[in-house]
Amino acid sequence: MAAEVSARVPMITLDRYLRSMRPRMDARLGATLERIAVAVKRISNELAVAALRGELGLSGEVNVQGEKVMKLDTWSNDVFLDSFAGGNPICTLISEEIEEPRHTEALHAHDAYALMFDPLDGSSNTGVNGSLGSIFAVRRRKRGHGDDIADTLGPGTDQIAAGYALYGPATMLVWTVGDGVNAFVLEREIGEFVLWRERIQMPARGKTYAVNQANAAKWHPGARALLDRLTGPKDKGGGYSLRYCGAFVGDFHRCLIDGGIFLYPGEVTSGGQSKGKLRLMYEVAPLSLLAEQAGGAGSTGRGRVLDLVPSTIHERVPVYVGSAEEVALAE
Ligand code: FBP
Repeated sequence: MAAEVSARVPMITLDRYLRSMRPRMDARLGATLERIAVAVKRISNELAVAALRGELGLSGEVNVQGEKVMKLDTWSNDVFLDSFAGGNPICTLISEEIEEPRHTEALHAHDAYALMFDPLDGSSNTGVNGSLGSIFAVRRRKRGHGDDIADTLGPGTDQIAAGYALYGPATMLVWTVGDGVNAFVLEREIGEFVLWRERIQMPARGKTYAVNQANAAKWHPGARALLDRLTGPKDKGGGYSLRYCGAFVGDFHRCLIDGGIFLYPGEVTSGGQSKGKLRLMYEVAPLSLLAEQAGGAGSTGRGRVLDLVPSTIHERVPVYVGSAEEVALAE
C-alpha cells in the first residue's frame, strides 16, 4: 500500500512544468499555454455531458469554409475567444470558425502574439461520441501591427508554439515550444494537467496509415501509388493496417505514439491539382511542427509543410504527416 501510494505522489502539473522552463521559455508563452489549458478543460467537461444538454448536432450555421457548423463548434470557438478576450499576450485570434482575424480590444504594450486555432477538430464525430480535438499555434506579431496580418502569414517555421488537445477516453494536451514535444493528461480529480511524457520521439516507421480512402479515385497518381505500397505485400514494404478515426488530431496522435502516417491528399480536378481539405494555418502547420519536433515529418507530397508561405488564413493544403520513413516514401 505505502509503495502504491508513494508511486502516485510525484505529480508534475502543467503550471509547475512551465515555470521550470523559465527563463529559457518566454513567460508570456507559458501564460498562453495555461490559458489554452483552461479552455481545453472547459471543452472537455462540456463534451462529457453535451449529449445530456442537447448540444449535439448542427447549429444551422455555415462557416467560412462552406461547412455546416456543429453547435459544439460554435461553443468551443466561444470558449477560446473568451479565454483570450482581454488580450495580453494574445492580440490577434485566427479561428477556423471565423472569416476574419479578431483583434483584442486593449493592445497592451507587450502584446506580441497571434493565436491561430481550430476549436473543435473532427466535428463530424460530435454526434457519435468519437475522438475530437482542438489544434493551436502561436506566432509573433511585429510592433505596431494593427489589423494588417501580413506579419502572421509567414512560413510554418515562424510558429513559436503549437499543440493540440485530444478529447478521447482521457483528455490530453500535447505541445511544443520548439524544444521537443510534451504530453499532459487531465487528472479530473484535481482538475489539473499532469505530465505524462516529455520530449516524445515518434518511431521512425509505423505499421498503420490513416486516410479517407473513399476519395482515392480523385487523387494524384503518386498518392495512389503510396496506398498500393502500404497495402501491398509485407516483403515489399507493405503490410500496413488502416486506422482512421475521422479526427485529424486522433489520427495524428496515433502516429506520434506508435508511428505511421496520416494523409489527406489533394484531388486532381479538371483545372489541375486541388488543395485537399485541411487548413494550413491552424491544422496542418501546427501538427507538422509537432511531427518535426518529435523526429517525424510533415509534407505536402511535394515539399516540407513548414516552408510553405500561406496566401490566406484559411488556405487548404494536401498533407502527409507522421513517421519520417513513411513521409519520405510519400514524397
Ligand atoms: P474539422 O472538423 O475541424 O473541420 O476538421 C476537418 C476534419 O474533420 C479532420 O479532423 C479529419 O481528419 C477530416 O476532416 C475528415 O475528413 P473526411 O470526412 O473527408 O474524411
